[in-house]
Amino acid sequence: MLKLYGQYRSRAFRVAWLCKESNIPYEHQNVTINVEGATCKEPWYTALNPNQRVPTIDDDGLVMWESAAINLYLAEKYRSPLWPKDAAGKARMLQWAFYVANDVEPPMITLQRHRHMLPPEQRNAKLADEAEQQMLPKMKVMEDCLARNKFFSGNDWGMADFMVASVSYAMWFNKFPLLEKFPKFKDWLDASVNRPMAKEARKLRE
Ligand SMILES: N[C@@H](CCC(=O)N[C@@H](CS)C(=O)NCC(=O)O)C(=O)O
Repeated sequence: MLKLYGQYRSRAFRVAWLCKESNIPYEHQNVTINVEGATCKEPWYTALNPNQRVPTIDDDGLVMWESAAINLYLAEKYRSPLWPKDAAGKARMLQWAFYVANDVEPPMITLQRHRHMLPPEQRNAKLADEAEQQMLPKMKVMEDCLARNKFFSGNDWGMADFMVASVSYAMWFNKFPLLEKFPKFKDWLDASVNRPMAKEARKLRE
């Protein structure tokens, strides 16, 4: 059976959400991060994931890491109902997966850390402000897409939507004020994280 390594309050949540959406059974093994003696630094885990981060999966002997790559792999292998039906849908899925990973997530994480997560004395307001400025044009691209199409995947909520939503969940969970500037995206994100299977996955970590 598929094994998922990583505490749910981490990007491992994204894999759990994909498994729920796609009806993929899995066994979960907690791997802690960012604490004294974190499991992710232990030799047995480093042998699975030399980058010492979570998540990692073991799918009947196929060990892999990087949450976006894992989700694209699992959705295809287990014939997720979210998987695109044609080459154009696949192109759209890959475009949005790379866009959120490369352009949206890095400033989003900086903003999350320096506005919301770090203890106040460790926060750097300048870094947070810069990250917010970097995010604005990136968010506008997504807002404009949703002005033209109901979903990132087109007419139905599909894998492109999952790839954007699973990264953007952090904006929703932390109630990023900038979401108010992008009402179509905010409504889409609210609806995404309130899908029945998203709620099931959220129960694991919220
Ligand atoms: N690009 C990687 C990032 C993985 C990552 O940074 N995971 C964080 C948790 S969300 C982690 O393991 N942090 C522990 C550390 O940096 O020591 C992915 O998407 O899987």
